[in-house]
Formats: sequence, C-alpha cells, structure tokens
Amino acid sequence: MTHINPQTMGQQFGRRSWAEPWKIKMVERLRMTTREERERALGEAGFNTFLLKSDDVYIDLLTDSGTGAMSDQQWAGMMLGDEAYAGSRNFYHLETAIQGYYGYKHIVPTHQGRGAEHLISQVAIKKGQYVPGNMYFTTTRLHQELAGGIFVDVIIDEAHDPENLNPFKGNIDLGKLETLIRREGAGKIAYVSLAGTVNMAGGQPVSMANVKDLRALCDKHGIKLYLDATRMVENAFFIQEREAGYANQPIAAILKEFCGHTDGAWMSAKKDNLVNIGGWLAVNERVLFEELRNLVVVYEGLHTYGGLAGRDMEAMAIGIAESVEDAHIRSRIGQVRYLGELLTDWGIPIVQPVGGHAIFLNAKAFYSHLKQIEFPAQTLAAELYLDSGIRSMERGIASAGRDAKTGDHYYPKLELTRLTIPRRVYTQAHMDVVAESVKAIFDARAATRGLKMIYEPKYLRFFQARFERLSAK
Ligand code: P70
Repeated sequence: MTHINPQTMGQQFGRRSWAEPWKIKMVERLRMTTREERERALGEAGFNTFLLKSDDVYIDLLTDSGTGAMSDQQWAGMMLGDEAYAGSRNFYHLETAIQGYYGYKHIVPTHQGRGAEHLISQVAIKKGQYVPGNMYFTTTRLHQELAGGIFVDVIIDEAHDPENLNPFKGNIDLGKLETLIRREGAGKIAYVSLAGTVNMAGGQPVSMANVKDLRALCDKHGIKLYLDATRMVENAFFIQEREAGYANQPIAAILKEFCGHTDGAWMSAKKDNLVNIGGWLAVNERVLFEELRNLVVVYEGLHTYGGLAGRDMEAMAIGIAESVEDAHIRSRIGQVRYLGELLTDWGIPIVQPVGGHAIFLNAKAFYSHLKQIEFPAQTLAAELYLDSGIRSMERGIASAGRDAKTGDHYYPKLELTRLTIPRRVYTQAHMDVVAESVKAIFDARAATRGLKMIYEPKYLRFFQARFERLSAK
C-alpha cells in the first residue's frame, strides 16, 4: 500500500456523515457463489434476473418492493393480528393511519398495489376514455388498458432525457394535458393518473407547484385527479429539499398537503409503507367508495381485509407512521444517493439527478455499441449478476412491451438497468461492493455482446421472457 488517506463517507463528499436511525437486532445470512455457479444459474434463468432463484443471489437489488426490513415494533404488531373475517381491529388501525397521514376519507385495503389499480381502473374508466399520466408504469398502464382506457404520457420532455438536471423531472406538462383535453373534450378523460416519484423516469419527483396547478386545471374541466402514492413519502423528501418554502416543514406535513390536492390514491404499501405485502385504495368521494368497496369483495376479499391477514394490516399501520419520520427518509434516500455519487464520480452513465429508490444505469450510453433490440439493459443486468451475484432489473425495451394495435415493440427513449435499494436492509459496505462491480463491468464493456429474446409471454413480458447471448459477429 503506497498511499493511505482514509475518509469517512461524508468527508468524501465534503459534508458531515449521516447514519441510519436504527440498529440491527437480527441478521439474515447471504450465500456467496462462484462465477461458474452464476454462469449456470443465469443460463437456466434465460438471462432474465426475474427467473433467478434468490438463493443464487448475493446482493438483491431487483426491487424495493416488499423487500424492506420491518422494525421490532412492526414485528410486535404482527402478534396483535385480529384474524376475524369481518371487522378486524387491525383494519381500523390501518384506516386511521391512512386518514391521519395521507388525509383521504375512505379506505379499501388490497393485497398489493396492482389489486388497487385493478379496482380503480374498472370503476373509473369507461371504454375508449383517455388516461393521461406522468409516464407509464407497467402494471398501472396494463390495468388502465384492460379497463378499455388509452394511456397518454403527458410528463415533461425533460423526463425522457437521462442527463437533464431538472429538479422535478416527474412533473406533468400542463400544456400537453390541456391540448389533450381540448382535442378530445373533458368527457373523454377518465382521470389524470399522477405518480409521486416516477419510477420509470428514475424515481423523479413531482413538485408541490405542479400538483397545485394540476388541481386547478382539473377543477376547470371537472376532471378527477388520482395519485399513485407508492413512493409519495420519498417525493415529499425532494419537495422539502428542493422547493422554496418547504425546507422547515416536516415530511408528514408535506405528504398530507400534496395528497390534499388529489381526489384519491392507490398504493403499493410494499414500498414506502415498509411492509412485505399489502396495498390500499383511498378516495374522498362517497359514491365512488361504495363502488370500490363493492368490487373489492369480488377480487380481493372482504372490505375490511382486502386479501390481507389482520397482522399484515397492523404492520402496515405501524409502518406508515415510521415511514414519514424525517430521519428515516433522510437516511433512506441518503444511501441511494451515496451509491449514485460514487458512480457519477467514476464517470459511469446514470440517470441524473439521482432519484428516491434506485440508481438507474443508462444502458444505452453504457453499451453504446449495442442496438436497442439487442437489449442493452437486460445485457447489463446479466453482466452485473455474472460479475458479483448482484441482481438488478431491466427497465427498457423488454419492460416496455409491444403496441397492442400494431404489434411492434415500443422503443422507449430510456433504456435503463435499475439498482433498487431495499429499505433498511443493506449497509454502506454493500453499496461499495455494488459500485465496484458496476465499475468492473463498465471497464469491460467494449467486449460485451447483446441478447436476443427467444421466449415472449403475452402480458408483462419482462417477468418471464427468456433470452440468449448473441454470437460474436
Ligand atoms: C417495482 C415494483 C410496483 C409498483 C410501482 C408503482 C409506481 C404500482 C406498482 C404495483 C414491482 C414491479 C411491478 C411491475 C414490474 C416490475 C416490478 N413496482 N405503482 O419493483 O404495485 O407490485 O404492489 O402490485 O412501482 O418497481 P405492486
């Protein structure tokens, strides 16, 4: 060793360090694998990280969905499950938590986010109506389409540019929305579908100013505004950090104010709400609620459990309260940001600014020698797994699917590989290992060959598609 200049994480970036507002009570062992074992596992999985067995994965960054660690309080809450078929006391705790922190009046529990998406889409969309939104999300758009809706992307153009530094890249372009309303008429718009921190754009937030303007525009035309609240607490953090007037407001207050501009929300509680399973739907309008509450018994379960055990609802109620603590959200996003800062510093192309839940590697720039139909983001996920056993997720052409009418592939502008950070699970040392592995495959990128798809399922193809490595040219 020739030169040692040890620096803490904070010092490396010219600031004081933060640390997690918790300590570890229980650990889960991880299995390390050899390169040969990983070659075999990936081959068997058809080069699709969704098809890997988790026992073959070392650091699992596939998703932040349901992969978080619950607190001792939440585990204690699990023992308080009231497993009555009807009227479980845990449902009322959950209802109170959602009403208190998100501010909506009526609550319908669901087994997870897509259960809620299904119900709201069936009730609020008439065949042939448009559903404008700030970039598509796979399950959200599919449920809107299955209900006969036509999704229209009205996010600002900057969201499609991975290098653009706009602090609120999740914002809706009101001009685009107004043009659609003028062209089609307000009656042809089912509702505006707004997501907090836009997943497919890189976890990019929506500003309070934008939701206020949207509210005014929707009111002008008599259109409803519904929120995908899945990562809305993370969105509130960016408002606190970046938007004038919010620096001294607690996260809980910002969250409630934001939701107050919308008519209702659906939620995948597996993210912000810190549980391994669960979701909910919440609306202010009584008539709509009655319809949703009627439909939930068809698809999910009785309206006081919605496909969940009582203990799951208790853990969720406690998780909601923990999720809005400022210290929690600061350290959660701080960890994501730390990984982002390392990669940025090393010149590795990632979506900027770094968003709330993940680092998105810009696979188009990473493998600039590959065509999009050679699946650069899927290739990147495969190479990262082979190098170190880290599992990531493709968010590019495979995820985008095909145009239902023409049958052609969608060619999304963004071709990304997502390193998604579970909440309260991995340490800073894990982040260092991840960063070094990304650098190793970046340094070896010129020799990397792409993939071809050899099996393609009809719905949400990325989950089960299989690929093969292209032979050398
Ligand atoms: C992810 C997960 C789920 C999700 C979401 C937003 C903004 C709704 C949902 C659905 C899981 C996932 C889902 C589809 C493809 C890949 C991964 N996102 N809205 O990893 O909620 O999963 O509970 O049904 O991000 O991003 P749920």
